Amino acid sequence: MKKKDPTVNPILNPESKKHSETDFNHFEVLLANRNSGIALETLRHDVTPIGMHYLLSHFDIPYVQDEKQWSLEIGGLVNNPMTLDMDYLKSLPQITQQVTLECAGNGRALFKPHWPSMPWTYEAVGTAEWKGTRLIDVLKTADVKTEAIQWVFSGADEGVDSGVQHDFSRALSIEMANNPDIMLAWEINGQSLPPQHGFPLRLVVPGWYGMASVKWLNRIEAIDYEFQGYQQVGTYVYRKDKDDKGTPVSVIRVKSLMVPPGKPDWYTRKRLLEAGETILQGRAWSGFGTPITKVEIGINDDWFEAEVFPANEKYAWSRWQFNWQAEAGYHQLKCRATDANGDTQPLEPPWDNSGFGNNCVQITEVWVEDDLSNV
Ligand SMILES: Nc1nc2c(c(=O)[nH]1)N[C@H]1C(S)=C(S)[C@@H](COP(=O)(O)O)O[C@H]1N2
Ligand SMILES: [Mo]
Repeated sequence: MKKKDPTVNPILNPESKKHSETDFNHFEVLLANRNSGIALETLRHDVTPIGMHYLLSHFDIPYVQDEKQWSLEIGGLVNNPMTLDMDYLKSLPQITQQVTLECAGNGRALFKPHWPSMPWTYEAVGTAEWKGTRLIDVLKTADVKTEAIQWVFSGADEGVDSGVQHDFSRALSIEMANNPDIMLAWEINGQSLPPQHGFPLRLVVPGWYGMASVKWLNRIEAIDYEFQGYQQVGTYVYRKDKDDKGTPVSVIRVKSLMVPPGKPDWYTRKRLLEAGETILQGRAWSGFGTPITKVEIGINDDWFEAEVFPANEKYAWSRWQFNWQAEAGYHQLKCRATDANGDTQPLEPPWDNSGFGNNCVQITEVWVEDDLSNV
C-alpha cells in the first residue's frame, strides 16, 4: 500500500468519495447524530413541534448571542446598497406561512449502493409556521440593476466540502426571487428561530427542497453571471454519474409518508399490531404547493384509495387516512401520492449519483397478531 504524504492536508486534498455497497461508515454516523430527522409518529401534527422538525446544517451552527449584533447586507449590482438590522426587518409588513420543508437528500440511504453523506431514510421533512417579511419587498428597496441575473444568498456558516472552502451560499434567478411567497423569516411556530434553524434570520423558499432556504442569512448580492458556489454547482445537482453535467435540484418531488401503526420494536422499528380495524394515516406533499389529488395505500400487492384532506395552506402537507382490516400475519404497507400535475411516486428509488430527490414509496413492515394480550 502506498504511504500517505504526511505534509498533504487531507481536508483540502481529499480522496474522491465512492458509493458504498454495504454498511454506513463512521463519518455517516457522526452526521446522523448532528442532523436529526422527525420521528415519523409526529406526522400526526399539522405543524411539527419545535425540536421535532428535521435539521440539516452542513457546518458549525454560528454562535449569535444577541440579534442586535446581526445585520443583513444587500449589495452587488444594486442601485441602493443597504445594511439592515433586525429591528428594521421586524418593522416591515409581516406574513406567517405554514411550509413543508424537505431535505433534497431525504431517502439517500435507501439507494443501493448509497452515496456516503447524511444517511436519511424517510425522515428529513417537517412543516413549520414561519413568520417574517416578504423577500421581494426588501429587494425592491435595494433596486437591482438591469444587468443582474441572479441573487446570491449567503449564510454566516463556513466550512469545507470536497476540498473546497466556502460559506453556505445559494442563488436564485432574479425572476424566481420575485415570488412573493419567499420570506425572510425570524420566527418558527411562534418563537424566535432557535440557533439550529438559523437564528436570527433565514430565507424560506416554499416548495423547493430545503437547501434553498439559507439559514443565518447575512448577505444578499446581485450578480450578472451564473453563481458558481460549491452549494450551487458542486452539489445539489441531479447526476446519473459523476461525469454527468446534470440538472440543478430545485422543486420538491411528490411524496407521502405513513404514521407507523401499532407499536414499535425498539431496535428494528418494525411494528406489532393487533388484528382488526386499524386507521392508517399520514401526510403527502409536493413541490411549489401543487395540491395532492390522490393517495393510494398498498397492502402487500393490493392497492386501495385513501381519503385525502386539503392542506391547511398552499405550501403545507395534506393529511390522508385509510381504514384497514388488519389480518394476522406479516404485511408490507405502502403509500403512494399523486399531485395535480399527475406526478406520482415511483416504487423504486429514482437513481441519482449523490442520492438526491428520492421520492420512492415508503415501506412499513407490520406483524399482526390475533390477540396481543396472549403474547
Ligand atoms: N446557512 C445554511 N443554510 C442552510 C443549510 C446550511 O447548512 N447552512 N442547510 C440547508 C439544507 S440542505 C436544508 S435541508 C435546510 C434545513 O433546514 P432546517 O435545518 O431548519 O430544517 O437548511 C438549508 N439552509
Ligand atoms: Mo438538505
